[in-house]
Amino acid sequence: ETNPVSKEDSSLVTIARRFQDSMSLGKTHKFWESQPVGQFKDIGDSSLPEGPIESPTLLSEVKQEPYNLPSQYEWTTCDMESDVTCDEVYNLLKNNYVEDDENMFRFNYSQEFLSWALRPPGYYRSWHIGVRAKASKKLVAFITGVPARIRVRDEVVKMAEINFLCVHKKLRSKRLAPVMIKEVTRRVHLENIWQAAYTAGVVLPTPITTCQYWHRSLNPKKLIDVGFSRLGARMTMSRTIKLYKLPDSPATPGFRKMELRDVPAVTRLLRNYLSQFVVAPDFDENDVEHWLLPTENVIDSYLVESPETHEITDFCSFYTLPSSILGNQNHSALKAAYSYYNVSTKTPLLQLMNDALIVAKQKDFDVFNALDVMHNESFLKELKFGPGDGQLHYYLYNYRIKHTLRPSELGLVLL
Ligand code: MYA
Repeated sequence: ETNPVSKEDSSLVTIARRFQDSMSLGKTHKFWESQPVGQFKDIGDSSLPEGPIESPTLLSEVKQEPYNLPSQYEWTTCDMESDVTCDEVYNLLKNNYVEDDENMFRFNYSQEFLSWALRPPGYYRSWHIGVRAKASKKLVAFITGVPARIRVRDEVVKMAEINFLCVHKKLRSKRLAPVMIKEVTRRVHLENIWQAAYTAGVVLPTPITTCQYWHRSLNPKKLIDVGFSRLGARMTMSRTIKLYKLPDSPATPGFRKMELRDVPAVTRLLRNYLSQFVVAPDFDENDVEHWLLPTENVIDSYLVESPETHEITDFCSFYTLPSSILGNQNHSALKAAYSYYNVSTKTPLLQLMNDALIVAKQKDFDVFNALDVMHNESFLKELKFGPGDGQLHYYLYNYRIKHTLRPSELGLVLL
C-alpha cells in the first residue's frame, strides 16, 4: 500500500503504485461501504446532490458509550498538554506511523509539532484518542480530530480534521482502524459536528482530489547518499550540487519573518486569496495566530512589507516535518520543510517561493516539499522541484462533492 511519505520518483515505483491504485477501484471496502462517504459506484452520477450525505441526528440519539475494543485493550483520552503523554504519542508515531512505499523513511513528527497540531483554538481534548494495552498500559493506537471551519464553494461547514491514525505494527490487519474511526466519529458527533476532512496515501471511497508531492533538493549530496533521490542521467555530484545552489539571502526587499502584529494583515491577505478555491479553510485572526505565527522548529512564516507603504503584500509559510531514515549508516534524520499557505499579490509567486527556498536552506533543511495544490504548479518546475512517488488523496466525510476537483481547485493543506 502507498502512503504520503514521498521521495523523488523512480518511474518503476510509480508504475507499480498506479497499478495498485487502479486495482483498488474494484476492491471491496467492507468498512468504508458502510459509511456516509462518496462511493465508487456513484462516481459520475450527477443526479446525486452536493452537500451532506446524512442529516444530523438529535444529540440524545448519539451513542453515549464508547465502541467496544478487543478485551485486552482500553480507550484513553490523551492529554496533549502533558509532556509524559505527548512523549508516549511521539514514540508510538516515531516507530509506527507513515512510511514511504519502500520503507526507507518514516515521518518523525516532533513533540512540539504534535502539541501545535493538536491544540488549535477551540480544540477538544476528547478528540485525542488513544488505545492502551490493559495489562502494560502501553499506548498501541491513536487517532485525532481538531475542529476547523472548511468552506466548500459557498458554504462554511464546521468539520473535524482527522489525522495521526496509527496502529502499532504488531496489531495491524485486526480491524482496529474501523473501531477507532467510529469512536472518533462518535466523539465528533457529541460536539454537534457532522462532517470531517482527512488525507491519506491510500485510495479509499472516494477522493475529492488526488495531489502529488514535489521535492526541491536543498542538500542534494545527502539526499542522494540516503536514497531519497538519485543522480540524474549524465550528471555528476558536483554538477548536481551546482544545479541546486541558491543565493545566501532572500532577494525581495521587505521580506521578513511574520510577527504577532501582522496577524490582521495576514488574515485579510489569506482570506482573500483562499476565497478563489472550491475547498479551503475559513481562517479568522485566532486561526492565523495559531496556524501561521512562527514557532521554532514547527512553523515558519515570512511576508513582504512594502518598504515604501509598509503594506503587507505577500506571504509564504512552511512547516517542519523530519523523517527518520531507516537503516542508513551515516544519517538518521531527513530534515524536510513542507510548503503550507502562500499568497502573492505583488511579488511574483516564483520569486516569493525562491525566497522561501533560500530561508529553508539557511535553516539547514535538506529538502523542501510542496503539493500541486493552489497555484503551486506555476513555480514547481521552474524552481527545480521534481515529482515525488507519493500521492496524497483528500477526502470529506459525510459531504458529497459532485465532480472530482483538480488539485489547483483545492486551497487546503493538512499536516
Ligand atoms: S492517514 C495516515 C494513516 N496512518 C498510517 O498510514 C500509519 C501506518 N499505518 C497504520 O498505522 C495502519 O495501517 C492503519 C490501518 C491505522 C492506517 N484512512 O485495522 P485494519 C481502512 C482510513 O485491519 P490496519 C490519517 O491519519 C482500510 O481501507 N481508512 O487496518 C487520516 C480497511 O477498511 P475497508 C484506512 O492496517 C485518517 C480498514 O481500515 C486507512 O491495521 C483518516 C482496515 O482496518 C487510512 N489511512 O490499520 C481516517 N488505512 O475494509 C478516516 C486503512 O473498508 C476519518 N484503512 O477497506 C473519517 C472521518 C471520521 C470523523 C467523522 C466526523 C463526523
